[in-house]
Amino acid sequence: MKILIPENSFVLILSEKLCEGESFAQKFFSESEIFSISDNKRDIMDFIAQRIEENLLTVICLPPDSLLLTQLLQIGKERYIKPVSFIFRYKNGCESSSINVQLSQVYSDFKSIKKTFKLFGYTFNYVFNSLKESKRINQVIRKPIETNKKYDTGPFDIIGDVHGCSDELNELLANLGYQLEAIPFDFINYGWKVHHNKGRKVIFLGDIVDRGPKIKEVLNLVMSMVLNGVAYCIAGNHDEKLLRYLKGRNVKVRYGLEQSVEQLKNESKEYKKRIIDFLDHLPFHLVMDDGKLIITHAGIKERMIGKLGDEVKEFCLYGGDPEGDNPIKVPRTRWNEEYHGKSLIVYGHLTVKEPVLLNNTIDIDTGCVIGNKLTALRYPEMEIKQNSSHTNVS
Ligand SMILES: [Mn+2]
Repeated sequence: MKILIPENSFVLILSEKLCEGESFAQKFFSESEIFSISDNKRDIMDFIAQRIEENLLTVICLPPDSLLLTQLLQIGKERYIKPVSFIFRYKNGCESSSINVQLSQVYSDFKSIKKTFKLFGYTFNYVFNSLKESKRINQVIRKPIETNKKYDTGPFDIIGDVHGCSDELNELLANLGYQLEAIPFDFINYGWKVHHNKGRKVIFLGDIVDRGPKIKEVLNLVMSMVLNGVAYCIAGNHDEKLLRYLKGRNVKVRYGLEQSVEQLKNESKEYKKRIIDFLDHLPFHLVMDDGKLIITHAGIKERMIGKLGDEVKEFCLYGGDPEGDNPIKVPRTRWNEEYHGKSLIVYGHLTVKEPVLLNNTIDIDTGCVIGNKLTALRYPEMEIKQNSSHTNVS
């Protein structure tokens, strides 16, 4: 049996006899990734915490000790990562054990371990009741996580909230040196062939839909570029809400969603299915250029970078609490005032007159849809390119 785990997993292996978990770990992970609680150094918790922050796969073998487990789960929780757990619930015994005897004897009850998991809102992932059961696993595959695009070093042209401003987008792309060729429509190219002579790629910061006059046109161009590898796009709160609407969820049609609904109402089922599929696969943030560049729609906390999960998703979409579902309202606390990381964070969502730089973060949503301008940040050059809006729906 093969199992799939995210490449940055926080793996907890609990076994009555530590060697049981250790020998399982050694089969699937490298020595440098495995930490046994017998390495009972004072700073091991700090070390584990640091690895998690760096998104390094970390495997911890420990006895069923609730206190220790609580400490580890807390470290994970504070860093927005859910553990992948392997529970060995049998006592076959094994030859050598590096276990700290005191610890292993303190708790032997897996029931209390289960409770501890539950307190954090987790359940066990893999439970083995015999050696035979654990031997069924013969491969652990590391699944790349969708936020990890560290290998792509650019150069990029990062574009702020488009909101259906198709004319301005096409003009800006042309100004940035992209060749846009209109071709017959199909579900592969969506009517466009886009190319840049110097191999540059666009990154859309989300909120490509709602409010503006040409939402379908923007969707077609962005889908074409993303599906053909000329662009990346992350989800904004408006994209996510349109997705929920198209999926038939109960969504209030307001704050600009009415424009998307109106402009897409006569489209075919098949076309809408393609939009759903596209929006459904948008990541909520991206880690690019060896971790030097972070892309998010509304914001991100340093510890969230590279992590998945609902809390991270909400933060990336809204830059804080969702504030009801009013996407226009300014968040209560500005996350970037507290950001002191080395990576550059590029975001949009909060409309500003000119790009705003603060603590290595830059907001480039310059309100094209309300008559101001559409902004691109060239990376790594850090040059701004803009064009004036012909749209004003405010
Ligand atoms: Mn937004």
